[in-house]
Amino acid sequence: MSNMNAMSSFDAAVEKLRQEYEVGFSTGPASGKGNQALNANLGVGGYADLSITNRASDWYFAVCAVMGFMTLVFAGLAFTKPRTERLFHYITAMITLVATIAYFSMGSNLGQVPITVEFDRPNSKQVYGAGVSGTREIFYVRYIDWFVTTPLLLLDLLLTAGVPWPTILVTILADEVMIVTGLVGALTRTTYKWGYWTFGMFAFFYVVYALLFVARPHAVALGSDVSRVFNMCGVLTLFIWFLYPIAWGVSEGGNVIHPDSEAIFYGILDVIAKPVFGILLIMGHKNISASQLGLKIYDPAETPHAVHGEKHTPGHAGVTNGHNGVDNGHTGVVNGTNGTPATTV
Ligand code: RET
Repeated sequence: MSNMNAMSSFDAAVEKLRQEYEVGFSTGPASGKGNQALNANLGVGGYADLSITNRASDWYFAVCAVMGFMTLVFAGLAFTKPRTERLFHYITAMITLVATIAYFSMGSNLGQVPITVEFDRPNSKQVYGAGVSGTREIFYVRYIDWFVTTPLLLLDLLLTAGVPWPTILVTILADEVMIVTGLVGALTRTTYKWGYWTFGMFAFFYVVYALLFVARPHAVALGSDVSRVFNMCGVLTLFIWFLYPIAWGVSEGGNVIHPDSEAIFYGILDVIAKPVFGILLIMGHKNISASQLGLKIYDPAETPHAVHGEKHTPGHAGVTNGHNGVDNGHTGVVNGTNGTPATTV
């Protein structure tokens, strides 16, 4: 290392890390071939004793590509609808867009921080390497993703069910408590991390309650098309969301599985919770109009002469969306009849 003196202290520190951790990479760090993200970002932030290998980096990038592709699909489908009917497309595309960026970060080994583990598990084949008082790589970027996207997923479901906005608000607030406690617990070394996990579980149970006992009856009241899509997406959500605290328990919490296995676990859950959920939701919404859900979305460019009670057809002088004869021009009328559902004409 004759040119060591010419190196900045940053470069020298990175070189030292590279030599120290070379053994952790599945392809040689200096090979110059294949996925070089771990190499490139070695030294950006701390480096944990137990961190992802190239295989997990490849997997994270693969999930990133799936999320990116689905963002284009959802956004593209939005353009096949009038503006007043794009709400669910936009929300769903935003969910996968945020996930695309989070997965790009994780594939690049960024948005992470080393945290000393509570349980070293020196006898474990999976996490051997952390050693005594070793550190584990914690991807805090995961929680930033969830903080943005889980409220949007709930919005997709709760707007579909037509629940009143205060219920939407409190459910989303509980969801945010769940995510933030999960993050703080993941960043905590001591057994207090399980205190945060427990708070998160309580918040989660509120979300489950709201979906099962508030949103579901509302969806049923809106008819079979709505209850079908709500039940399908709701069941998928409940089932998949229950697996997240388990994944947390064996990864950030208990340090039972390797960060590579954590990548696979969360990755599969995220693909089901976001793109698969999104496909089912958007397909299910095909024959459901915003007005049917009580969403009064007014587009003056599309409904210039909306007249009460008139049944509009698509293409009729560029007027309305032709749903059940109800359009956004009737906002005042609905209000005037003390919240009579928008489906009454
Ligand atoms: C944590 C730990 C604290 C207790 C609970 C959790 C639940 C997290 C969930 C996350 C869902 C994420 C989704 C992401 C989509 O891509 C924070 C792990 C209950 C349910 C759906």
